[in-house]
Amino acid sequence: MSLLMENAFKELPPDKSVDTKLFLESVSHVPAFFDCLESAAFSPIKSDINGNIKKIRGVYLKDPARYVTLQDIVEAEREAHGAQWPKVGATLALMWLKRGLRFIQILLQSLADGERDENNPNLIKVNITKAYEQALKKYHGWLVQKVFQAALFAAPYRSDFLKALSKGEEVKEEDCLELTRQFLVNFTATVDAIYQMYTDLNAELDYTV
Ligand code: EIS
Repeated sequence: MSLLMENAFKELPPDKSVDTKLFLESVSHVPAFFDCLESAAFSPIKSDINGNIKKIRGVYLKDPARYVTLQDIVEAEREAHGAQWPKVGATLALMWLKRGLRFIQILLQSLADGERDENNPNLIKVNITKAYEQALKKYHGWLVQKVFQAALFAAPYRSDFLKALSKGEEVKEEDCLELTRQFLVNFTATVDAIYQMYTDLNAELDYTV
């Protein structure tokens, strides 16, 4: 079975609130999508994402009944932290995590849409670069942008990446892309809802690292 569909995100309710427990469950499998990226170039990225997830889970587990939705957490921290907020706690972790998720979403969407470099059809650099420019670049200073450029050299081939999404099984490329499209439905809706929440609560920051 496909890694993607085994770990599908749940459909959002009409009010677009994101259930914390379900979100943490689904998102905890996301770093495994990238297990084909064995290069050391990717380990800081994975550990950054895992750190964000751990921080959000830590807050949630302190009081699961109080933090049913992600918005419950962000609002409680706004009350608790005053002027430090939103650059604090799970609010900050989710701010960054959503950017990593947006990166993944744009990358998968671009692959599903068949965007490719006709001269190098088995490379995914164009897809990765598109995702980076739209989701992360503006939050990175020149040094981290250089780290990105270096990581790009370690990018997997398109065929290997699609195979990894299918858990190493020999699945036809078109089938894998179809599963990717199905995965993207609830995944994109969830990422969009988190972005919308940050806008509505005025919780977004645009400093660079
Ligand atoms: C945040 O990190 C922390 O996440 C946050 C808190 O400490 C905060 C304080 O300001 O900083 O510095 C990090 C930033 N995170 C800020 C940079 C890490 C390395 C970035 C390298 C950029 C290369 C990206 C491109 C990678 C190409 C991948 C090719 C794929 C085929 C499982 C891996 C999946 C890859 C998905 C890529 C998402 C990258 C996410 C980077 C996020 C970032 O820029 S807190 O921590 O609040 O939890 O304590």
